[in-house]
Amino acid sequence: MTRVGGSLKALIFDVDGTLADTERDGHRVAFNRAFQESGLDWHWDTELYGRLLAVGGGKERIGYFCRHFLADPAEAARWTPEAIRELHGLKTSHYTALLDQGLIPLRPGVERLIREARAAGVRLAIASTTTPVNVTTLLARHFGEASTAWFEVIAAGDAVPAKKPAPDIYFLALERLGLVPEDCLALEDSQSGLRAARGAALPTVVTVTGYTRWQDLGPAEIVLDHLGEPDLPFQVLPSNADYKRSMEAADGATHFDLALADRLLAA
Ligand code: XBP
Ligand code: MG
Repeated sequence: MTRVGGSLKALIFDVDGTLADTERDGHRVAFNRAFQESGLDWHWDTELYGRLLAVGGGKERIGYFCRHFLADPAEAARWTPEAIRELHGLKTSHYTALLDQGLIPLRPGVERLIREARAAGVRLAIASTTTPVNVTTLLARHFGEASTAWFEVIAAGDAVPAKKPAPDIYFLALERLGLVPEDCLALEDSQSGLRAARGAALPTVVTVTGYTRWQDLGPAEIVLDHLGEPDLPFQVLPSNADYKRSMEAADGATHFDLALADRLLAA
């Protein structure tokens, strides 16, 4: 069914922090389990992990940790790109195991918005820094194996040389969709992701997490605590430059839907 009204042709979803709140209790736990299994005395607590999240990409994050947090330069030097790749592979197997156990729920409103978009003929894509298998495993766990085909493009991980906040992954998604940014809307959770999406000129909605709630999210179309449900109203946060315009577009809505997306793009 072709949707009537609105210029919106596609939603481009970030994954970590947006589809699901994956970092603190998912990725961070998987990193620590991989360190333990490898006999390393490294432990990333929630505070340190919050700081390391400034580095996009798990392999890059491990490399950054080795360069900046290991006291012994000889130990740091042992962590070659190949050694890091191997350790990160272990982390990914721990992370997908957590997903398979159903321990990482979708955030409020995510399933509702995806199903609404599909019913209205709005195309779907993914643009994420995370490893592709993490994306397909999360989607399959929550929507079934066939759901990965709902997303025409799954641009993720090492598909691009430069990770977020670089815009490369969003340029790739737009290129594969064959759309211009003005006809799309990106959904993100962090300043890094917002910078990436805006770097590709994409209007962007941000749903913050515990790690990103206090970040500067100036260029966002609207900043929300989550996408909301009819019986679980969202809160519009005064975290973007156009907060007044965001509030006017929200117009007392309780949840983010295609009508609100259209109002934001039209305003
Ligand atoms: C967030 C990231 C990823 C994850 C870890 O991705 O920066 O690196 O933290 O996943 P998103 P990997 O763009 O979805 O917010 O270890 O697979 O990189
Ligand atoms: Mg994210």
